[in-house]
Amino acid sequence: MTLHYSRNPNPRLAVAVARHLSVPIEFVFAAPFAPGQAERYLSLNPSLSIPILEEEGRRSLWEADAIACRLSRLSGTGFWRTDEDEPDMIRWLSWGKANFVRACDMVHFEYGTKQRYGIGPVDAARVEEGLKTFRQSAGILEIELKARPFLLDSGLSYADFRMASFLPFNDVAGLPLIDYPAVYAWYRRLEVLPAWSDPFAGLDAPSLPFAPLAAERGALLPPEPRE
Ligand SMILES: N[C@@H](CCC(=O)N[C@@H](CS)C(=O)NCC(=O)O)C(=O)O
Repeated sequence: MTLHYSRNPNPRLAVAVARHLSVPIEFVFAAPFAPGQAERYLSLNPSLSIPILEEEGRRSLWEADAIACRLSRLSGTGFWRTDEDEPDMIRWLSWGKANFVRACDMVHFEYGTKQRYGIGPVDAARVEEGLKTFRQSAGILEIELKARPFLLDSGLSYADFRMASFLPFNDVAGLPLIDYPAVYAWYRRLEVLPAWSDPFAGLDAPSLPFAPLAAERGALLPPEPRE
């Protein structure tokens, strides 16, 4: 079984899940959008995006959420809930995609992806829209995460990983996470998991191209984690 990955947010998420669940898997670094690479990846994913999971005897699987579901099944854990909590978990995946994760993605795309890959200048209106959605959705998460350490009453699940999928890139995105103490504390709980904080440990994963850190742009950043 092979997981094609890079250090970008969605592949990072898939690698973190595989490592957190200790699924035996071969990690293969991929750059499907690099010149000359498309042919190799088109048969695995017509959109060329990664992560992609290749498994003998099955069609290749793309989309980080689908891969997380598969890896959770293989691991025999309920990281992807299959019990009474499954609807609650799906609720957070669905809501996150349309709200908090989308907001993080929008801002990160402008400051991170576009700058790393020379796609164009920062679109201030898109940043503004992303920040507005971030504040609205972080406010909702703040109320939820004040009441419990993770999104589900039953504890850590894939919903937490997905909700946090763009936050490891906040050095570049500079989202005001610190304004939401319960959300910030929740993210710190994820950061103590080795699979989350350093999913690429021991892997031959080239660094992402340069993008200016938020601090260099003068954006507000959370303080250094305290002991
Ligand atoms: N909806 C897809 C999005 C996949 C996606 O956007 N992948 C980006 C990285 S975040 C990609 O393939 N980038 C090319 C690269 O990393 O080389 C998912 O959740 O897996």
